[in-house]
Amino acid sequence: MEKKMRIMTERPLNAETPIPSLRSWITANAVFFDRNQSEIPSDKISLEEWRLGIDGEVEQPIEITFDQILRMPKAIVSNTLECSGNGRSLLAEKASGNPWTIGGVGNAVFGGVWLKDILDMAQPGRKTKHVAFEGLDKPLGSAGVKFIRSIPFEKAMSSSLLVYEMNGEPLPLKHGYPLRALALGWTGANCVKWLQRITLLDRPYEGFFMDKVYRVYQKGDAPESGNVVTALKLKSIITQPLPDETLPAGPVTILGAAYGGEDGIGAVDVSVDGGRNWKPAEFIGPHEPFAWRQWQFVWHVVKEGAYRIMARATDGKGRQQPMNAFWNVLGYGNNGVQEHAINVQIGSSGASAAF
Ligand SMILES: Nc1nc2c(c(=O)[nH]1)N[C@H]1C(S)=C(S)[C@@H](COP(=O)(O)O)O[C@H]1N2
Ligand SMILES: [Mo]
Repeated sequence: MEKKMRIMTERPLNAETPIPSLRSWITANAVFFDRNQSEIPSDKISLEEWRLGIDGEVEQPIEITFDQILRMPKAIVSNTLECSGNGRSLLAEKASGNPWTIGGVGNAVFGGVWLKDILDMAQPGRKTKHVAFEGLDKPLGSAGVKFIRSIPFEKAMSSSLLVYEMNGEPLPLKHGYPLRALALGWTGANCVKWLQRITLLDRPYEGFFMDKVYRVYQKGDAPESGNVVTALKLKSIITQPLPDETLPAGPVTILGAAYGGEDGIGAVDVSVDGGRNWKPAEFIGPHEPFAWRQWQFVWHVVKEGAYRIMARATDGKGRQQPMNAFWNVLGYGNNGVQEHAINVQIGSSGASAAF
C-alpha cells in the first residue's frame, strides 16, 4: 500500500499523513503530519549546550538543562494532535491556507514532564494569565516574524506537557527535537516545537501568530476580533474505504477515527445512504483521554451502485458533530459530517445509484 506523505509545500515543509496510515491507533513518526511556519532547525542542536529559559512574571527566572528535565518525574500521555486547518480543502467554499484533506492529524504516545512541574520551579507570580512559548526555528520570508504562541495559565498548569519522546523514540527533529510544548487536546498551533523559552505574561502574547492567524472570523471582520483556536473540535474521519474507491459487493469494513479534544468520544454512527439512516459503529483499540478512538462498521452490501458514506461522532457529554462545517476566512476547524462524506462504487463502475 502506498504510504507516502502528501507534500503541500517543501519550504517550509507542510505534508499530510497518507490515509492508510490513519487506520492505526498510533500514527508512526515517519508518517506523522508536518506543519511548519518556519525553517526546521539544523540537527546540530547540542543537548549539552541546550537550555530552556523561563522568565517574565516569575519570582525566580531560571534556565534548565536537558539533563535536569530527564531527571524529573516523567509523564506518558497519548494525545491526538491536529492542525487547526485540517480538512480545509474539503470545505464547500474555498478558504486560504494549506489544502489539507483529512491527514493533518495523528495520534502519538508522548513522553516528557508536566509543564506545571517546570513552571513551579520558577514560582509563577500572582499576575500570570498566559504562558508564551518560543521555539528555535528561524522565520521564513521577509516579515521575519517568529512563531510565538501563548496559552492560558490555567491550561498550562492543568493539562499541558513538555515532551522529549514520541512513540518510544526521542522526539524527531521535524516534530520539535529536543523539546516541544503539548497542550493536551488543543490544536497543533498551541504546541510550540524546538522550545527554548517560556515567558509568563499578565495577558495573552501579542504578535502575528496570536492576532492575525488561528482566529475564527468572517469576511470583513478584523482577525483580532475572532476567537483564538484552542481545543480540537468534535469530528470523525473515514479512513477505509478511500474516497471514490470501487469495491466488489460483499462485506466491507468501514474504518475511521473520531476525536473531540478535551471532551472525549461517546459514540460514532455511520450512514451508507447519504445521511438518511444511521447505525452505530463499534470502537476498536485503546481508549485514552485526549486520544482518538478508532472505530469500524461492517457493511454487508449486496446491491451494486454508487453509495455515499458518512460518519457522525457524539462526544462524552452527548453533543453531536454538526452536519455542516462553520465556515470562516482561514478555514479552521472543519468538522462537518457532510464535508467528510465519501463516495464509493460497489461493483463495476458506471452502474447507477441505488437511491
Ligand atoms: N516552533 C514552531 N512550533 C510549531 C509550529 C512552527 O511552525 N514552529 N507549527 C505549529 C503548527 S501550526 C502545528 S499544526 C504543529 C504541527 O506539529 P507537527 O509538525 O509535529 O505535526 O506544530 C506547531 N508548532
Ligand atoms: Mo497548525
